[in-house]
Amino acid sequence: MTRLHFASALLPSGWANDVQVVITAGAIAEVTPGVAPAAGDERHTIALPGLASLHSHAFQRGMAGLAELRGDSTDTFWTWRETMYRFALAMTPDDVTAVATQLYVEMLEQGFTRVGEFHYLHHDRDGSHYSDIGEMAARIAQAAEASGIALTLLPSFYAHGSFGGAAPHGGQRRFICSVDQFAALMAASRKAIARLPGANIGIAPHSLRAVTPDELAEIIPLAEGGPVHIHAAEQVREVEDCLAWSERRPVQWLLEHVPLDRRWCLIHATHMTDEEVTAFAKTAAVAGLCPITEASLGDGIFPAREFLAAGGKFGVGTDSNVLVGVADELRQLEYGQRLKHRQRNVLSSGAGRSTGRTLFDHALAGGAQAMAQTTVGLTPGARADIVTLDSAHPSLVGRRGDAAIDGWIFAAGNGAIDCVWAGGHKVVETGRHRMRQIARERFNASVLRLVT
Ligand code: NGQ
Ligand code: ZN
Repeated sequence: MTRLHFASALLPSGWANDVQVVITAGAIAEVTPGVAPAAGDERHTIALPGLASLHSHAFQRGMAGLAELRGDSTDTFWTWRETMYRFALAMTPDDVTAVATQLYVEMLEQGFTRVGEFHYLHHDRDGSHYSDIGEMAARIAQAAEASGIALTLLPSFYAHGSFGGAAPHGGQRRFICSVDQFAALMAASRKAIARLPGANIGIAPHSLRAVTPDELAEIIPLAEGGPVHIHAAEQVREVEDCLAWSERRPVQWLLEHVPLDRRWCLIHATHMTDEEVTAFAKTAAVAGLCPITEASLGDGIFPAREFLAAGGKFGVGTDSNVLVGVADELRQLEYGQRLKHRQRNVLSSGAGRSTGRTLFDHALAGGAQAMAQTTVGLTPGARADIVTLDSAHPSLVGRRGDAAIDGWIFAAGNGAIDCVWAGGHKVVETGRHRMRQIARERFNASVLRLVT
């Protein structure tokens, strides 16, 4: 049993003072506001729940910052993807373990306590299957276990190079499965996470480019009720190709052909008409926004103001993992809206309401839903995923409540996070994960080999 005491903590009911939290077996057992610290309580100042990064391709952390050099033609998402594929083709299972472990350590240090790993680097470098088809899934699970982050594994089904069942190209050979092979992969993935505390599983049909409608119908039952994530409408060319194929835009196609219930998460959904925005917002599904990656790849700006006004739900993901942080994603999301609308505090829920708090509440709830977590936050029954802020940080000094969240998101940069508990274990202390050094050494050794 662990007993923590916070001068101030964000509970589901709002901020509370003098909060004692009792943790047993990795979960929050009791939350008692308004009590003085007892002997033996570990004391901290400001506590928040950890968030989910609901969309990650872990291996891409290894190439972060290496695609910032302009190529021969105009660089776009599609030329970036060629660079990314070349990198993906070089990685061994040991590289994936090393890169994912480093990434998950960084996520925890930056306030993410769960990761939705949209995992598609399945096969060996020549495209042949590992003797255990779940080899790479097991590497992801191993990285999650080492770091302590909770894993929502989303094995991705990828079968085609473009809409209408086009053949995949060579650079995609490590991703490709038939439906039967994917069923075997799902079984192996379930095995890989079976003993991992806090882990669960869903499925990720990669995109309408990579999956035909018939395949989509065949694979969804393999989720066995778990979450379903799909990339949609990230790029204008994708929208045009989808229109050419089906006379429907990607989000429109999904609205018409799948039940967008609580299990579904549409990743990006950047390019929507006003009708799509309203119709999507009225479903129970979540938008999985990845603002830093969307900016990095030149995707476009998600219509967040209109989507929220229509009642839409979102969570955030770190996607390409080019830069990793809760504050960074939420700040980029708001700043994109400010640049677009030439206003300030665009996503705040109303007059006098903190923008940071609005963003944080959405990302907590939307992330939890997309990861199929029914209980999250500082409340009994939730996994003990807790983040404390350093109240002596220059951007946090004297701030309590929502002002502390705003200080963290908009002003603090690095160093605002003090401690992080994941599943009740204190994995980050004074901003450093307990395996920072070893994770970094292994990551550096892998990446050195891959880039030289
Ligand atoms: C991915 N990433 O699956 O890693 C994609 C690129 C694709 C983003 N969309 C590949 N950010 O969409 O075809
Ligand atoms: Zn993605």
